Amino acid sequence: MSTIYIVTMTNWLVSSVMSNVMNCKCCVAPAHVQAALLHQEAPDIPIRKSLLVAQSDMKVELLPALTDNYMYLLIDEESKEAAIIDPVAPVKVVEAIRKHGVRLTTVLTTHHHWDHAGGNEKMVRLVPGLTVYGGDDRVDALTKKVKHSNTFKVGSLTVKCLFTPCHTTGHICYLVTKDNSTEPPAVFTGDTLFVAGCGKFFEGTAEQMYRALIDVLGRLPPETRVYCGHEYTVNNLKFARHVEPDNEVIKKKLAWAKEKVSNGEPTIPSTVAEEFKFNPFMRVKEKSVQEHAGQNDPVETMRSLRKEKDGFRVPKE
Ligand SMILES: N[C@@H](CCC(=O)N[C@@H](CS)C(=O)NCC(=O)O)C(=O)O
Ligand SMILES: *[C@@H]1O[C@H](CO)[C@@H](O)[C@H](O)[C@H]1NC(C)=O
Ligand SMILES: [Zn+2]
Repeated sequence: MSTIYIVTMTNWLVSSVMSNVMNCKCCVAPAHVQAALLHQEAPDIPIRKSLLVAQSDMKVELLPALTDNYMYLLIDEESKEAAIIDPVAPVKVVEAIRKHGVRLTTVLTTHHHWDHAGGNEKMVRLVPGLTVYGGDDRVDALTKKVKHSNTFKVGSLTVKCLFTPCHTTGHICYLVTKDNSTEPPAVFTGDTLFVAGCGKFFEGTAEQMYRALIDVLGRLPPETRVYCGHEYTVNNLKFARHVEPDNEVIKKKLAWAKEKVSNGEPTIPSTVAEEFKFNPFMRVKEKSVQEHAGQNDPVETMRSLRKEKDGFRVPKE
């Protein structure tokens, strides 16, 4: 582990304490991290393993980056064309495309925060000619600004943009399907939907997160695989357990997630159907969740849960 990394982490801790009021270490990278991103990538925590989810229509390789981010390499099996979601560590992306022997044409950016879009400039320098999609003018190296329901192709795969503002005003989730396939679609949810949680409402409201989670993502086919921006599953499930102490699905998933993470393995993907069983922010219509929040309206429940989680002290066990 390099010295730069240790220095970076120490300063990061100091700056996160000092910027506690804003409570946002993903909005703006500390200056030294920005400098490091320009010249060399912050090394990853070595024990985090990648994972390949292989279907006959598409492959998704999970590429861990920074301390708890994920990049995703999406491969169209028919054409061997590929897209990369949130390439914050571009050198690692180049290694992955070489390993798979695929042609990278596309960058899908979920939102403009540095831990998601901060590698875009370097990515387009390393692989010239990329189309960079995003829903926000603040996305680095953006070439195609998209809106809700815009669709385009990556090889034979169809990518549909789902506008989910709240964490940021320009947040986009990407739904990937293949015509006539019997295999599940994939959705890349960035910092809108996490496994068992959701993103902080930095630039939006509970109404917007309700729309994003329930009306947009919640209406996707239940078997849709969910690929999110961070490995937050264990902490999220501890909050979920606090909200619903009697929910057995949460307890089981938490035990499973702890085991995975202790082996350096991802807890991703989940599915839309699973999220409705253990994610409190997807369960705002459930009586048990509303009772915990002391609310009887799903949007007010959403607002109350997010506020509570912002101040939640995660228990050790
Ligand atoms: N609680 C986060 C702190 C980092 C953070 O604020 N992350 C942003 C995304 S970059 C977020 O939306 N987190 C959702 C949450 O904490 O519930 C953690 O578990 O490390
Ligand atoms: C999908 O199936 C429909 C009905 O069988 C057919 O008309 C269409 O051409 C197929 N699309 C592709 C891309 O194979
Ligand atoms: Zn993030």
